[in-house]
Amino acid sequence: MRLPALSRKARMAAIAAIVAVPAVALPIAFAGNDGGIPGLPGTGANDGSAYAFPATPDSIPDTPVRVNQVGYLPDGPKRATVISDSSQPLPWQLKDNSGKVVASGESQPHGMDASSGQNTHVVDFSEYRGSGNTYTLEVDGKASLPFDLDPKAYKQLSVDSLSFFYTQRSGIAIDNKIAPGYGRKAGHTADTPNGGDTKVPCAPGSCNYTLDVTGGWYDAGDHGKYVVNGGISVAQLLSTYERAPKASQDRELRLPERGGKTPDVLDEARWELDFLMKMQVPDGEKLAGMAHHKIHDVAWTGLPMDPAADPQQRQLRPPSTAATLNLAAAAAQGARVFADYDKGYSAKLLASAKKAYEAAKANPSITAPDSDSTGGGAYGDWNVADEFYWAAAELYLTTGDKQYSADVTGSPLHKADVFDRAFDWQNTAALGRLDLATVDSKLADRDRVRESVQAAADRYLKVIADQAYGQPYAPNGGYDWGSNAQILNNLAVVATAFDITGKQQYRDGVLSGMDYLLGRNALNQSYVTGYGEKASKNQHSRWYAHQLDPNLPNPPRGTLAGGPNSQLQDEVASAALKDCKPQLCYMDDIKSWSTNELTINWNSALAYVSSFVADNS
Ligand code: 9MR
Repeated sequence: MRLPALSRKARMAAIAAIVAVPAVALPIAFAGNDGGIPGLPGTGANDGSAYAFPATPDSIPDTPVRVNQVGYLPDGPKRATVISDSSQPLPWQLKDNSGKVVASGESQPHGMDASSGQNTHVVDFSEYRGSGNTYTLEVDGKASLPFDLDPKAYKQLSVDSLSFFYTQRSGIAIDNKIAPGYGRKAGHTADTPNGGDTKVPCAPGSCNYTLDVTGGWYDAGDHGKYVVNGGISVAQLLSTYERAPKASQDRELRLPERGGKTPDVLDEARWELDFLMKMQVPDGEKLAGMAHHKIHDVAWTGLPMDPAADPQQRQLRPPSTAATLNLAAAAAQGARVFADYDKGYSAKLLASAKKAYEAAKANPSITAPDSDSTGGGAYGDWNVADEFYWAAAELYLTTGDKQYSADVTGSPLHKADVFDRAFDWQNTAALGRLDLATVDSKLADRDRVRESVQAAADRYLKVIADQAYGQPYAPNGGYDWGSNAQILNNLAVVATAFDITGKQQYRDGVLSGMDYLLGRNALNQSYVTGYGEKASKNQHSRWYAHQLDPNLPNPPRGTLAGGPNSQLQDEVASAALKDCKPQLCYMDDIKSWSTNELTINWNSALAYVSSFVADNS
C-alpha cells in the first residue's frame, strides 16, 4: 500500500493483526518542522502532508509471500511469488480487509530462481477484479504484507517521482512551503563557502576561462553535475511529456513554477536544460560548441553535507564528445517540445543543439576516461556511435532536415539491435530509436523502426514470463549498478510497444515489472521511499542523511534506490553481502553507495514508467 502519513497507525494496526507482531513505529516527524534542514532558516509553516511518510519499522517480520506492497490495478495482472521448498502446488487465499476469503486457488511451482537462489512458486490471482484497501494473500497459511487493489494505485507515484527533481535542484533555495521538510539554502551560489558554480575554472592547464554553470540538478547523493547523466534524465522527462502531453499538463508537481501555461514537467526540464547549455565551451575558444563532461568538487566530501556548506573547490572537467552529443540530443528534443510554449526558448535550444552537433563532428573522439573519479563520478564513455545516433535522431525529428536523416540511416546502429540492454547514460542509441518510433516523421523505414521496438518488447515479455519474480531483467552474470533503473528502462521499451500497438500484453508486462520494484522480489523490499510497508529510506545522500543525523530528512517520498548490484563496490555492502546471489546484493544503508544511492537518471526512469502506468490505469 502507499502509506499516507495520517493513517499510518491504522495501517500498522492492520499489519500487526495480520502478522501478530506489535506495531512499533511512529511517523517520521521532520516534515512538520518549519525550518527544513536544521541550521538553515525556515521558510514557512507547512502541514507536511505532501512529503511526510511513515517510518518503515525494521521490525516488520519477513514473509515468504512476496507481493507488490503498494497495489495492483483491478484490471491488471496480479501475481505474487512464494518462497517454499515444496515441489507440490500450495493452496492460496486472497483475503479482503475484513479477513473474508474472496478468491482462492493453488500456486504453480517455479523451481530454483537463479537470481536469488530461492526455490519459488508463483501465485496468479489476476482473475479477481474487485477493488479496495488492505488485501492480503495467504499461501500455505503464511500472509503477505498488505496491498491495495486500486485503479489509482500509480497516480501519486507519478507526481512524487517527478517532484523528486525540485529538491535535487542546485543554485536555488528549496522552499519549505513547496517541499515541506526539505527547505534548504541555495547550494553552490556565489555566497557559499566554495564560491559556488558562478565562476568555475577548468582543470589546470585545460582552459583559460571560467564558466557560470549555476543551476541544474545535483546528480545523486553527491554534489556533482554531469552532462551525460543530466542529458538522459532530462530527455526522459521531456519524453514523459511528449508521450502524453495532456497527462503531463494535468500534473500537480511540487515546484515553484507550478501551474501556468507551461506544463509542470517542462518547467522542471527547463531547469536542467538551462544548465546543460551553460556547460558549452564559449565562442572564440578552441573547442567552441563542445560541452564540458562534468563539473564537481576537486575532492570527495563526507556525509552529511548540505549543498550550501560544500567547502571544496569546484572544477570543470574537460569537454568530451559524449557530453557534447548528449547536449545536442537533449536540447534538440527540448526545442521540439518547447516550440508550443516558448518559441524564443525553443530557438535557443535548437541553436545550441546544432552547434554542439557540429562541434562533435569536428571532434568525434574526445573521450571521457573512466579513471577521472576524484571528487565526482567518472561517467567514462569512449564509444560515441550511440550518442551520434541519438543526437542525429533528435535533430532530425525536430527539424526534418535531410542532413540529419542521412546521419540516422547512415549510422551502423540504425539497423542494429540497440535493445540488448535498453539504455543508460553510456548507451543511448535506444533513446533515439524509441523517439524515431513514436514521434511523427517522414523517415523512410519508420515502420521497420517501430517493429524493432515491438520485437525488443517481445523479448522482454519472455524474460518477464520466465523469471520467478516477473522482472524484465536476467543479465548474464550479476546485477548491474543501478539495476532497478535498468529494469525501468527495459519497461520503457515495453511501454513504447504498448503505445505503438495498443496490445494489452505490453501494459501487463510493465505492471509486472513494477510489482518487482514495489516488493515482489527476493528481499521483500519496495525500492521506492514511502511506497510499501518495507520500503527503502536510507538511500545514499549528503543531505537526506537521516540515518546519520536524525535532524535531517530521509529522501523524499517517491525516491528510487539504485538496487541490487553484484559488484558491491562499497565497503559496507562488500563486508556484509560477500558472494550474494544477484537479487540479494542490496542493503538499505546510507553507506552502501553502490547498492543504495539515489540518482536523477534512476528517478527519471521511475517517473516515465509510473506516468505511463498512471496514464493507462
Ligand atoms: O550510475 C553510475 C553507474 O552506472 C556506474 O557504474 C558508476 C561507477 O562509475 O557510477 C554511477 O554513477 C554515480 C556517479 O558516478 C556519481 N554520482 C552518483 C552516481 C550513482 O551512483
